[in-house]
Amino acid sequence: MKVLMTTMEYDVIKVGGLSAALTSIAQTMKRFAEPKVILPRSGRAVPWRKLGSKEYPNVMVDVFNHQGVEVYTLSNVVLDEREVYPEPANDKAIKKINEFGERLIEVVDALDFDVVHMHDFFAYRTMGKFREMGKPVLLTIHRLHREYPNWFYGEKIALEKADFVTVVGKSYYQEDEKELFEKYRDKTTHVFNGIDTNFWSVNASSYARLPRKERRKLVLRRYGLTDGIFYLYVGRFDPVQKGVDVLLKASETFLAEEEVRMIVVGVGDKKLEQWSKTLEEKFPSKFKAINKLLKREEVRDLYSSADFALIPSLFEPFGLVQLEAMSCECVPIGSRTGGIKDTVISYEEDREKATGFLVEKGKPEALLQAMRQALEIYRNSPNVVEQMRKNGRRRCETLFRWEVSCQQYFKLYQKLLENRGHAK
Ligand code: NHF
Repeated sequence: MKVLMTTMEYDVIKVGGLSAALTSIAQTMKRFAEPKVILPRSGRAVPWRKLGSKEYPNVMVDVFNHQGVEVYTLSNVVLDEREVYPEPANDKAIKKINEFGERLIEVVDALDFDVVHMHDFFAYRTMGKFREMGKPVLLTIHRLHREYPNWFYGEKIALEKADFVTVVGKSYYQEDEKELFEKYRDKTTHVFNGIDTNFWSVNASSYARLPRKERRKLVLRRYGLTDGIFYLYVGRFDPVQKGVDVLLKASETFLAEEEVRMIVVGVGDKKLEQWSKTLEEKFPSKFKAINKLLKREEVRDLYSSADFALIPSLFEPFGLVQLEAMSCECVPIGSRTGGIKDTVISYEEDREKATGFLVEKGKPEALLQAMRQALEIYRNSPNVVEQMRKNGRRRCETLFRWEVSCQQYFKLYQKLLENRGHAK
């Protein structure tokens, strides 16, 4: 079975979690079907093996082989805009997204596929064409963008026209977006994201053989900090989603009262970047702001040495970071929302099985309390923290596997193809 996956991010064409999810889904899907990925080139140099290219009147298509997955990139002036989602999103990014959908119409006839797996709404303009071609469409929602009305407009069209819909988290569609998904109840389910526990592993990190505390010393030194109990944030500085303002507000108080270490890694909103730099100037021996994307290996070293991962999202369809942290035995302190709630067992809920701490979203005071509580437990009952690290790792290994997600997707493709047979 050949599956055409449409997306804006894949591997090095990357902004955040969508690229990580797509790369893992496509690579894992090879065990069940023949995945093909198609996306705008976004002016990027790509390290994949080139198979060929074809020129169309309005677009250039390059074909690559990336570790056994066929990847098609579309290029023209609009699609080669280097920012994956050019600012302003409501104007420039939507133009790029719409151009992608229209150019897809131009090129899909020449592609060989049975079913479409649309990741987010980006190919919504091609859905009529897919229908004409008799190709069923599975839409996976990784995140809705209510903050940009013309993206949300496209998302509603995509939800309406898709043959079946999956959401990457359960609470996100059953609670946070309940009203919207009510309408599509009969054709919606959730398929959780997974985590590559071989990659996201302390054993694969630098200084893997050293005890965690020794590793922490060396990793903190890389970033110009001396050793201390280590809190970490890694994520986009997305002002409506990630709660970075909540984090910085809580940290301001926390850093003033405690001798801890904190590293914040992220790019995005310029005001938030500035605020994080101000905090670094105020607490140079305790706090470091890294306003650039780090390599996955560097992030793994951070999670493999940090004690606590901070995930203060205001909403989170799934949120891979809490699993990356848990998989590297770092304890998450996150908002009780969406995918964070779906994946983390909180200390309050079950002390034996706990993998982290959950707090009310959007409240700096609540986050601060949890940061203090975690510190107190670390100092007074290190065994409890040790148990949480182990619980988190085990939960990743047993429950959140990409093979499980891909098997579920594969079954849905089969069902869609069967139903199409009946409709004929
Ligand atoms: O994990 C990949 C990611 C999700 O919650 C995340 C998000 C975007 O906002 O599925 O997509």
